[in-house]
Amino acid sequence: MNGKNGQTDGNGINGSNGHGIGGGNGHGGSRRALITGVTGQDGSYLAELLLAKDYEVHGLIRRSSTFSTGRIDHIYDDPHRAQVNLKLHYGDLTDSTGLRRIIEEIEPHEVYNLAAQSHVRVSFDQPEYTADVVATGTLRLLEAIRDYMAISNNRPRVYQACSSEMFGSSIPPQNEMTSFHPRSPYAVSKVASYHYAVNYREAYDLFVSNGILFNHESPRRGGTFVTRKITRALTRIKLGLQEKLFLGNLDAKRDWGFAGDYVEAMWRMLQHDRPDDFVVATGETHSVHEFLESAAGVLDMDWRAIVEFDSRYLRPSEVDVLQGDASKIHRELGWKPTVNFERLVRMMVDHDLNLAQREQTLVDAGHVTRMQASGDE
Ligand code: NAP
Ligand code: F7E
Repeated sequence: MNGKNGQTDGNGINGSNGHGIGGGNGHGGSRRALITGVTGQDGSYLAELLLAKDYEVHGLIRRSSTFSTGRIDHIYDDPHRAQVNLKLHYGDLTDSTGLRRIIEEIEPHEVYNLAAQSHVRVSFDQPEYTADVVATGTLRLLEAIRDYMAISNNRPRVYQACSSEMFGSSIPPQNEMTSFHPRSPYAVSKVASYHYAVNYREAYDLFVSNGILFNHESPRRGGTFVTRKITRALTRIKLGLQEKLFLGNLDAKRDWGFAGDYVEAMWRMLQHDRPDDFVVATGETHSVHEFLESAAGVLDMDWRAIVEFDSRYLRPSEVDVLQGDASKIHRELGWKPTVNFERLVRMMVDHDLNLAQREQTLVDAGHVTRMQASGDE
């Protein structure tokens, strides 16, 4: 017997309850999960999901001079308290010794590799760094897990965050059989991470599943991705906190879903009886222009009077149309999205309108300037 709970392979969860999907955690308490990228959009939703399923959740965070835990503050407890189920560890995907140490210490049953330099436009400016974190970072983590398996006989299940960007210019709809044609250093690095995962599955029998997720958004989406940039700007403009919104290519089409739905798909992949690759998408595609139209509609605004073109936001090579075919995960794991495009837009606009109203209160009281309220200063 190995591992803190006596499981021989760190899992042993799939027998009687199907996939253990549906109510409760399906496999008892005290399962341990490690999430890299826990401070990101998906990491925060996944941590919430796993805590609700009684997991002990460990998150990898980068040391920085400012706090980066805003998205998980509401689920983080003082570590000095007796029963704390979310524990944070300093680490970085560029630091292999630290990764090894953390995995040996935690002895995780499940590892979700969500950490990445995830901005496509930025990857053209920082291609080497992007490759180091996204491609080689995945390799470092897989190596650490492989070595941990050898010394412990445990077999943690691994989720690798791949991306629809890997399909690039391939003809839609894209599914698990579609060939990859990456169009950015980010996408090339994600293709490498995909192949590392498949290779470690075949060569070392690692339980590692690739989730090929199409764009997913939420009120926690980073402010430089186009959906959140639009909902933040339109709501601030509505209240007079901002004047213009500068954007690049409005014709690109994306298959936008809700991040809360997509972390459920990640979890289901690791409860399956075998590691595999799954596309996760809504099946609908909309242009940036349509997103703008829809968000402005919720606010009863005319976006044409506000939006200006800025070539800085164009990419040297663009991905024109992404539209996923998620029939495999629907068929095999029973996963389906619950939030459609219109509801997603409304959810983000409502959230950001509330945020802008709070900013306005601070500005009106003279506590901050308009720039400070936006977080841009
Ligand atoms: P995100 O909000 O940008 O979060 C990225 C996370 O990675 C943050 O916690 C960040 O930490 C961390 N990170 C960055 N560099 C790191 C490093 N060197 N070492 C350790 N941690 C590092 O991304 P997301 O939207 O949640 O996406 C999660 C994953 O899914 C990413 O791998 C992304 O590429 C992939 N993905 C996302 C989408 C999408 O539409 N959201 C679609 C497909 C795939 P800081 O907080 O310190 O910056
Ligand atoms: O761009 C266009 C831009 O940056 C969407 C990441 O999570 O999803 C995300 O990557 C589209 C592109 O997302 C602006 O040219 C126009 O065509 O919101 P985005 P992305 O590049 O699709 C994939 C699946 C990931 O894996 C990534 O990690 O919008 N666009 N004007 C703009 N985009 C941005 N960011 N800013 C603009 O001003």
